[in-house]
Amino acid sequence: MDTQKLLGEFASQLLSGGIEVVDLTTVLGPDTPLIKLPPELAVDTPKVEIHTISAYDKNGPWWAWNWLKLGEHSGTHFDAPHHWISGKDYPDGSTDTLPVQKLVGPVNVLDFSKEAAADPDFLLTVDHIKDWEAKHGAINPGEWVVMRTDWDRFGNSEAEFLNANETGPHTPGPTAEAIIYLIEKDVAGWGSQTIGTDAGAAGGMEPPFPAHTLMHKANKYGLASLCNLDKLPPKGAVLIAAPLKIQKGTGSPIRALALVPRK
Ligand code: 23J
Ligand code: MN
Repeated sequence: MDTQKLLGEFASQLLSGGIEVVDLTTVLGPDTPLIKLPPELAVDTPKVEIHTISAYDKNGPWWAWNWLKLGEHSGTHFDAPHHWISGKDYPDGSTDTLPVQKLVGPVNVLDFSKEAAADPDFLLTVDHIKDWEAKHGAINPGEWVVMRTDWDRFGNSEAEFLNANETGPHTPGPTAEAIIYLIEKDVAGWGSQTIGTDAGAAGGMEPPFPAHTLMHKANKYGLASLCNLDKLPPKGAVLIAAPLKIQKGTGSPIRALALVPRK
């Protein structure tokens, strides 16, 4: 089919609902869970604030609007290469310079929800990915790879979502080797359903925070706090993950969307 026809058919399938748009995004507000970093190491991102400018009142009789106080890495969000020191020198590595063609692409949904429910410290290995590929097909260049853990079931319950105790946060994520494997596949990026793209225990890995250190070193992207991955097939959906065009931005909240064939 020629491209013009294909896009026309795609558009009519969107209108008819043959292709469904699935929202992979959490609500962004004062209760949205945010990452907690060790105080001796770092300053935390502030809570989201939504302030009223007017609400059809004396400050604006016919309109309502708000202004926001918002960290770039809040809620369902995008990590650009400039977020990490290893990716800081890419001219196209910030939210205002990255190539938007890379933001829309096929998504591989690796379902490890059972494993993560049984062990919150579950780590995805190269063998896990290879077994998944043997079952569902190869992961290809330019594609997104996301790990389903159903961590969105905790919603805004920050204590459950972060799952931290005196030994630190206990949330699933990738091993460094799994990230290296995906970089060698030349994927567009890696996404998680947890607070960040790395496991809770990733600070103690080699290198520390491998999803951040290695993906961004390779000029690749991260997605965190994705929702509704249980509504996606293992292969066959298209992910749209577009950050705001923040000047020299290191990331941004996104409205993550998936295009899915109706069952
Ligand atoms: C800052 C420092 C460490 C981490 C993070 C942010 C994130 O996870 C993030 O939102 O990118 S691990
Ligand atoms: Mn982030």
